[in-house]
Amino acid sequence: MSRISLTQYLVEQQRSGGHMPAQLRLLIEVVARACKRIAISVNKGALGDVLGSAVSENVQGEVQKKLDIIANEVLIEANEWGGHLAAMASEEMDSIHVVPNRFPQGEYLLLFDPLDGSSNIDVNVSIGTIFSVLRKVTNTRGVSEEDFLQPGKQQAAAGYCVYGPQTTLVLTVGDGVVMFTLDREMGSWVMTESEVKIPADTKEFAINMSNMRHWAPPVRRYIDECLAGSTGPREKDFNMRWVASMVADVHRILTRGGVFMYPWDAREPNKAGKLRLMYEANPMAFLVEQAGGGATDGTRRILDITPSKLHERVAVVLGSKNEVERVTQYHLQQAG
Ligand code: P6P
Repeated sequence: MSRISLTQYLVEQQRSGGHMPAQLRLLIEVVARACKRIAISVNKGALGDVLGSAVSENVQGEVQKKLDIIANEVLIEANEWGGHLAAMASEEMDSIHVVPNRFPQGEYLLLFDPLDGSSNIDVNVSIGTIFSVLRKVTNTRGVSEEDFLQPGKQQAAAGYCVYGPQTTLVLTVGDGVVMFTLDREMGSWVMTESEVKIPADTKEFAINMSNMRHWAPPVRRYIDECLAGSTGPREKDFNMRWVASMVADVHRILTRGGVFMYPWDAREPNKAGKLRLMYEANPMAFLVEQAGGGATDGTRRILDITPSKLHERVAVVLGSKNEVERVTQYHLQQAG
């Protein structure tokens, strides 16, 4: 395969006239450059005084890691001046960040989890940046949180960068899923996958098994059947993976299939789930669907959910289409 650059891919998308207005192309190039900058800090580890926790907490009440704050600041500073954005929202900020008046405002809204998988930072396990792009659809002057509260099917683009053995940028603009690996010698993103497809079936599930006693019956039924393997109703053995970095687990699923689950559980029954709808579940659901997979909250298609607040949480079942459909059917059967 001739290895084209991210810029060439974006120019070709722009030429094809379908999915790449100039402001969106600039947005993606700026985010990709910010991810290179974040990768430099991540890769420094203990040599860069970037490990460990900051003294602050985020809107989720979670202690922030130093790298969470660094990554957030890199994305804010990189995206403020370009004229492509009206505002940004981040897991690490309570409210939206409106582009300052000293810069031109654009038509896009950028949401991100600047560094997902923070619990893995200090133990050198893959982490990542997740981003979602919406259009500012209201023509009112100014921008507010309400402008962000759109269902995930409205996304103009979505992607993530995984900081692992390779630094890989995975992107969709609604025309399939492509992957770019960072060529560190050139400092450029080089296409390494041009048509990512998730197999419809799998023998691999990803879930935090330590929460088993707290799951709802449909999840318990599905996992019990996987564990029963060839001796049970599935008549095949399953493998389990859990990296505790959604980016790493989703990357594996985009690469070889599988099903990822972070379901509702009884530990905090008033919370729909642990993961955030707007800047974790939505971008990952867009990518997974564009690669032929499925993504639901157990009963609803994630991309159809209209958020009621910026940091809304959601249960997540995503990956190989036939497995997601099976888990969803178990939930719908239970719902009666
Ligand atoms: P647990 C990371 O903190 C994260 O938000 C996702 O990236 C990951 O899938 C999940 O939480 C891990 O949660 O409860 O297994 O630590």
